[in-house]
Amino acid sequence: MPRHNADIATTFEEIADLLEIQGANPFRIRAYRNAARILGELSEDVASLLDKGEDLTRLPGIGDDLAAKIREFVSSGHCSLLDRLHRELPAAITDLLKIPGIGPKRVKALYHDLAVQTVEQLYRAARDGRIRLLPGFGEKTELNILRAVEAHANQTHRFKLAVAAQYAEAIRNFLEAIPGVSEVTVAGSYRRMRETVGDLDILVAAAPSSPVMQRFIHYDEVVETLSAGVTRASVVLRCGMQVDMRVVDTASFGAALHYFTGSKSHNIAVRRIAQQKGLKINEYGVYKGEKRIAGVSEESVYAAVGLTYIPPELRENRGEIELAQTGRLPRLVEQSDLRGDLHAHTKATDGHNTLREMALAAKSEGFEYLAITEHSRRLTVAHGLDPLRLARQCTEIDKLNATLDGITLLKGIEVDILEDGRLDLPDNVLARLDLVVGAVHSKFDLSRAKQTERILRAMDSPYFTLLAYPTGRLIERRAPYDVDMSRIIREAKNRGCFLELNANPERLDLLDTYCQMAKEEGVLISINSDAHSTYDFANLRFGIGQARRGWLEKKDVLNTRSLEELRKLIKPTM
Ligand code: DGT
Ligand code: CA
Ligand code: CA
Repeated sequence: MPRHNADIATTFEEIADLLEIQGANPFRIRAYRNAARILGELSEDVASLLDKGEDLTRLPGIGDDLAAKIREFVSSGHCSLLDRLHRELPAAITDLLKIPGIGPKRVKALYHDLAVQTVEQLYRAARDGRIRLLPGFGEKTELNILRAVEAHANQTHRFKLAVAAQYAEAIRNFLEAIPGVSEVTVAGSYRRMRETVGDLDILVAAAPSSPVMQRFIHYDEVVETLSAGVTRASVVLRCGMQVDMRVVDTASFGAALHYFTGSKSHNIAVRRIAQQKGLKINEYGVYKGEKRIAGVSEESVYAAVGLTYIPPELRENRGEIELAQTGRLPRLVEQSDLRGDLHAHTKATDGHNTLREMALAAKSEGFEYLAITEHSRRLTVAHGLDPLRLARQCTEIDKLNATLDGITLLKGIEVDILEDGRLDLPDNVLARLDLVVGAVHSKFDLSRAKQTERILRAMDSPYFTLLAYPTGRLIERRAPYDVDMSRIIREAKNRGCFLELNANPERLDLLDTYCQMAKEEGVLISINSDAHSTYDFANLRFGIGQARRGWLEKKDVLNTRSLEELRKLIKPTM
């Protein structure tokens, strides 16, 4: 049975939750949470690392104990610690933590005093007025709980793109190996590279005799079959993800692919254009009367209705159809256009690899340059650099550059933007660097006006090069901070600054619509890995997906420039 990083991450999260409810040692709890986050962001499959006999303690945040737990889980599908915790506490109890306002301490009290184990029981206890009687709860808390449970019930769970990728790629490999299958494409929002995915929509071209349908519903990870017919089936995977599969014949594959890639509003707009031309379009093809005139490929479908091919990332009905009518679509940036990366960390702060290891990994990505941008002193949890340590790192980079061939390390810093907009290091220190990446790490809750001013003040510095993850959101976990992004984009233009599109799958920040806005204003975007280990460059593909959704072309992206051109662009603006 395949074991995905996301499965292990979920297991570790659950262990951390249960330990926290039990009141275990905070360091122990944090170790599990860190490991879960790291595995969640890691694009290298740990199960295949184990297959290759690699030592997992080489991964960031993974010590001997956690490595042993991963090995146990990958080989047996179980974790004996989690099994033990489940004997000590009811399994559904961690669901309670998903209700905003309910932390481990409250779960413990609710469980011990009211025997509440499930969200359903929580709701009933609140409705019946039993919660207000508990010490430390009160009537107001009870009402908040009631509202939060109601809101929670209406929320649908979506999966981050990088997590969906782990399941989608495994299932695609599985389907491709089945006899009679000639083509497998994961369509839907996944193919459009949306930052989160609701369910997977898989399209298979197969011979009528192929056993693909039977095999699909018996895929190892399937825990429930919602429906199964001759050409379509829907299942639910162990992780809770729904997967819809359609089997079509080759003559209709392009039409079906177009239909199931969506978006729905793109499809509706294309259908309207077809109708204006007296054509009918559906998931089987494009028809003139009874005659099918297109359908084998998506290109043929678009051509039949008078449009040039529209890449999936653009299919959101945001103006792409009008441009495709006149052949004026953007030529979207591709991963191979990237010449370097302008945001990375090493062991000196919270990264996991040495300067040399990071440089060589960047070189093997085909990069010409990599900027080392450690945290600054204010960020003590990450052992941020003070001027002395930064100076030492700069000397080390100079020495290393003299020995490296084909890759140049740039000297940078990810400097904290303080609450009043000052930068966390003095000008004479910043002046020594090749570039300065500014980042907001505190005070996310300032008013819109204050937050905007704060960032603009920071960009006033002649040394400020690039604003890291401009909205600060964490997908499905933390909302963006309140900031006037259109003003920041305009002012970045005036100050000669750039914006980052951070490719960390938890962030994918700048958001796609803001990328579009930046492009219109002529502000270049840097697509950065924010690598904390040599594995993290693999996340750039998600950043590229987001950039393409934001209509960015090669010319709109700062790090598609050669080192020589880049140096001119990032020189301080005095
Ligand atoms: P998701 O799963 O919420 O992340 O988003 P999608 O876009 O994958 O949506 P999904 O799974 O409901 O449907 C997959 C595709 O099927 C969708 O992108 C377009 C197509 N589709 C679904 N329902 C309709 C419909 O009522 N009309 C049209 N024209 N297309 C539809
Ligand atoms: Ca879908
Ligand atoms: Ca679907």
